[in-house]
Amino acid sequence: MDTYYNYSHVSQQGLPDFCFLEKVDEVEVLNNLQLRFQKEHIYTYIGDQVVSVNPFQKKPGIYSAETLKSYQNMYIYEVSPHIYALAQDTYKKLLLSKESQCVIISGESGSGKTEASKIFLEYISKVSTISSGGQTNTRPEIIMKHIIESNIVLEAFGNAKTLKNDNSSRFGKFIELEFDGAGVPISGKIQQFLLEKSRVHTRAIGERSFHIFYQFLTCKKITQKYGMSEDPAQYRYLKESLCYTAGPNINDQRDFKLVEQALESLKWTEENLDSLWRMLSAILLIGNIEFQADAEKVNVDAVQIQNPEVLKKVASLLHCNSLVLEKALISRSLTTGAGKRQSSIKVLLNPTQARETRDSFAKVLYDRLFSFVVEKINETIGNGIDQKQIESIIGILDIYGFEVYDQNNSFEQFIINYANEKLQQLFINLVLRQEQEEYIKEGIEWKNIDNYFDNQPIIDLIEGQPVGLLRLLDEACIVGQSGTPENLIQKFNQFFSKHKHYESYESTNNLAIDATSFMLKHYAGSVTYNLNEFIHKNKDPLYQDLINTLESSSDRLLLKIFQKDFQKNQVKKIPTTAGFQFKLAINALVGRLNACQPHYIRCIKSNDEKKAGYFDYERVKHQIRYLNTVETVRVRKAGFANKQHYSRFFNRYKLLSPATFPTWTLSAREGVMEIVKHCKIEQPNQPQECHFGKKKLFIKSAKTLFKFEELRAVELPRVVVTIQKVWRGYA
Ligand code: AOV
Ligand code: MG
Repeated sequence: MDTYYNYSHVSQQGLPDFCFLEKVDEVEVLNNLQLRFQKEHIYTYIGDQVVSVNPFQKKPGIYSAETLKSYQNMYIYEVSPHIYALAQDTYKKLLLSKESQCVIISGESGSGKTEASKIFLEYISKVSTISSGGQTNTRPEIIMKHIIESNIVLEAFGNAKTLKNDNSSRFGKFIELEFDGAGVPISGKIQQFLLEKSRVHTRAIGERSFHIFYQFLTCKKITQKYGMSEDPAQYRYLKESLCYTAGPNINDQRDFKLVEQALESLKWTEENLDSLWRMLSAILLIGNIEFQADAEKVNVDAVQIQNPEVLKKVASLLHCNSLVLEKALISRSLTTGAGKRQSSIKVLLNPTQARETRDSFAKVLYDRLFSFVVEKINETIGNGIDQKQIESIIGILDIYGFEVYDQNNSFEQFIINYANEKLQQLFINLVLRQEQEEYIKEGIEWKNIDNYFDNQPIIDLIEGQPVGLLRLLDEACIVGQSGTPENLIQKFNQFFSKHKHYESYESTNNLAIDATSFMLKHYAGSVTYNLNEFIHKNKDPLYQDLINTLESSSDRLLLKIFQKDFQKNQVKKIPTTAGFQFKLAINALVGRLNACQPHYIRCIKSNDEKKAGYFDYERVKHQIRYLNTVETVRVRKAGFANKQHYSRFFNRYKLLSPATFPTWTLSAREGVMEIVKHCKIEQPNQPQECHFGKKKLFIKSAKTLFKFEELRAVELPRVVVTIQKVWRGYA
């Protein structure tokens, strides 16, 4: 471990904190990052934030038990940069302040967010359960174990190989670790955001569907039980993207064993497990159902099922009637009229519609199954806890990273990139904007740093009212309106062709892209979206005939996951488009994060080829730019490591001066000034450490804050003895 304050040593290894740079500019920041990467240091601080560069190789020892131990009880500035240090800082702040904390992990696809979230979780899990007095299987230990196991299950069901990342998260995840007043973990909660469910039936060549499909096919016991072929090439849903393995680090057979163990530990019943594997089997076979034109119906465009034996197999796996299922796949009921005049007619589907219905069916089954898995996990990790016992939380946010493909960016990329815009805005707001605004409001001398790139205009473009891309998309999806991609793109162009971050197809002059394409200039780069499937994916139709089929099933899991859809005539108060729901969810999440003390891990992808130890200077430069890294260093370096309300600081440290303890009659602000003076914090010829704002004390460096803590640790026992004496005197 590089000793933190030994400058000559660390300068050969690269500076461990960008704030130590004398000159802060892009070249200096990049060179330092590169030097550290070459010297095998993948983590660097910006004050109390961690920048992590994905090395694409296992670094020996950096996550060993000894390394982890060396971070315990340490302050972030005493130890070399690591996610363990950030996790320790987070936990320490939770203990000290009793306030909720969160870690926001950002970076583009494949930059290392999910790995970082696991390293963070592992650390918190270890240190928060230490005080179990050497006992094992205490409740806190079991809770943390279950949360780690839940992660294994969720990765199997929600991650997949993409062209960017062999283990790409295809859903957003917010894990809440819930603590009691003593900082002991007592329960947890996992919230998931919009799974990329279309992956079940379609994806780019060279990508895979969700890991779990390939995993469970490696298990003979299961494939034999449900009469499934072990060969993924037998299933169209797996075959079409021509990719069956996920890369050198992913072993489906081994991973499936871990998933099975995790599900067992999470106490899944035999019945639920049976339903789970049966449904996965059914989903794969649904993809194999083929349609052909119905030769008997010459005057209409109708289909019949080409391979009825597959359909029968699907029906038997889903425990439902095969005739009813068949009808639901080749025809659709339409209601006409209203009130008493309402009646239902059956229309026959053409081959395209039938295929689309089939794929929707597979997709919705998987999506509901995924939600069920999350729900079950939440039942287990939140079980039996009185909500009143929960004093604070540590939230861990790991979403899908910004992504742009050469070929086809569709609705899914639009949602993923929108989510990343929101997170970037949160970062800008908290770290760059509000921080500086507060200095000024508090009357602290401050020279504004405002040349960072603010992405708020892009967010307004997407979610703006009354006109924004999402709103126009929703309008095109309103029932009764026959919104087409052509109409919608016209509307987009009409409203936004002059917007700085929007470019229409015409203006791009790019003949390679479709006429229903548009380009957004996101904070992390430009993305050309193909609008063709936006309307359908945003509508996300759930066909009533398929729901009716499932209602007749005897499978309890299936009945449970579609329970709400069986309730007929329910009045929907809000539009339930996928985009609208996502907007609500992401805004609620931002609200939750705003209520926590934030900590940040900024992940950087070292290269696009996933090559071990290779630092692609230009690629990293691009990321440094859009992450506003240089500006963050500037604000952090010129800013303050800590700020506290006078009353809070005074109450904690009043015992450091005989003038303020045991009695003090003046204001907390004056009390704090007295403590700072008494502790001889300011040194001649040194920059001023403590700055007195209107309501808060601002402390320049973390070292100073820790000095107060150390002095308090020395003083506290003496005070306790004095108090005891006083009490004895009273007795
Ligand atoms: P992501 O979460 O940021 O992408 P991951 O955390 O899945 O990225 O990382 C991608 C891959 O990079 C991992 O599977 C590892 O092989 C490697 N990797 C990441 N971090 C480390 C590390 N600290 N040490 C060694 N290898 C690492 V996405 O989920 O695609 O946005 O949607
Ligand atoms: Mg991920």
